[in-house]
Amino acid sequence: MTKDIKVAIIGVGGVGKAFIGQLANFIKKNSSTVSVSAVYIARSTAALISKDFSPLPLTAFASEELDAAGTAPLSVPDLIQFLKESGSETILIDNTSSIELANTYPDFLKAGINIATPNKKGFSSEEKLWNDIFAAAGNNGGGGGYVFHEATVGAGLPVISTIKDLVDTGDEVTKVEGVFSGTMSFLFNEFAPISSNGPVRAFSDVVKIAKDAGYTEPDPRDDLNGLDVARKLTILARLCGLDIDSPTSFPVQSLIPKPLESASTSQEFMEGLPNFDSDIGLLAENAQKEGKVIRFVGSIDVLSKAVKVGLEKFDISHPIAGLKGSDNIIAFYTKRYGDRALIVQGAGAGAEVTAMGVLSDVIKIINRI
Ligand code: NHO
Repeated sequence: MTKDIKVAIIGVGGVGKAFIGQLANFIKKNSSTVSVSAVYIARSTAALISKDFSPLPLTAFASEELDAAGTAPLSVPDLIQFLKESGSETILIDNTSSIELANTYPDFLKAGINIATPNKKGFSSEEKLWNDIFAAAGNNGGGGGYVFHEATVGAGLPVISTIKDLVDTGDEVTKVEGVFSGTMSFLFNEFAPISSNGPVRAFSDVVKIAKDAGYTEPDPRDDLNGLDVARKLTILARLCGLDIDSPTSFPVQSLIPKPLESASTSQEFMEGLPNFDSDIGLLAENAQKEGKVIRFVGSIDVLSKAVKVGLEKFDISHPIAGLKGSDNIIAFYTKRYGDRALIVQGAGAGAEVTAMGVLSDVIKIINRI
């Protein structure tokens, strides 16, 4: 008998659109063993709802198309009720960055609805939410739905599954360190490549190049403040068993010059940034005199319970120094692996690779239900 699974997809932005494309392909390839239908597709202002639970077409809706074809999105209690009425196993795919939606994960899980998501908010905000999610989830043998969030760190790279496998098999993770932001990786690989004698261009120019190419958030301050990396480290530190109150409860270096923190628009920020090029330029030149480069990294020292995010100097022969493009690199130091870390490296940002992480979580759920 083929499994019958209904999915609700919330968020049809960059990752959501890529996810819908990949899900359509998965459904086509696996139709003999599993029947997966999207019965709810929503963005902030509109939703398509299949009231008779027949499959909605999986085309990558442009926002205007969805707005034109859809109705108002369901409230969370109504969506839970709707999915329960389907009589099938159900999966919520949260492709938004909404904290309000993440706050309701425990309700979905308690209702037996499974969740796959790249949204970092549920796992990196107040510790109570993390505890509530995993108390409600079926992951650890509880009665609720399963929740998987591989794409919250390193996009499709196997980061969360690796750390879980290490811990579950009895290894002891002593330290995790690396480059966790695709945007920060790109900025520093371009600003101070190992092949050059110091910075090759002004830092503000590199930020502008990255912004124009769509590598940064619409307001680059959302990358430069270090919070995205702090959220990822919060998730990994919690998986290592550390109690982390919130992503602001440990040292996080912001690369936003103090006077520009209050810039009222992204444009005003970009216009002011060249005035501070000499500060970061000096750091890079000083590192270069020692045969090193600066990179924006995060680390978790599990034994001393120290988590930090910020700029550090690396010898040019270090794997972190030699990264390319917007790649991530994450090194796991454990008792079993000894001094030679287990390393995961590759593209850590972008819609397709992030969507792949989400779909792989959906497949994990399908295999368990
Ligand atoms: P968009 O393009 O802004 O799309 C968000 C969609 O959600 C929109 O359709 C919006 O209407 C809808 N939405 C928002 N709130 C809603 C609500 N309450 N109800 C219904 N709909 C709502 O965002 P993306 O890029 O598609 O991202 C989606 C999620 O994936 C976010 O949580 C994001 O943080 C996460 N994510 C994205 C990436 C990426 O590369 N784009 C990555 C990881 C997770 O690995 C990536 C990464 O870390 C990138 C990072 N910036 C880096 O390393 O440099």
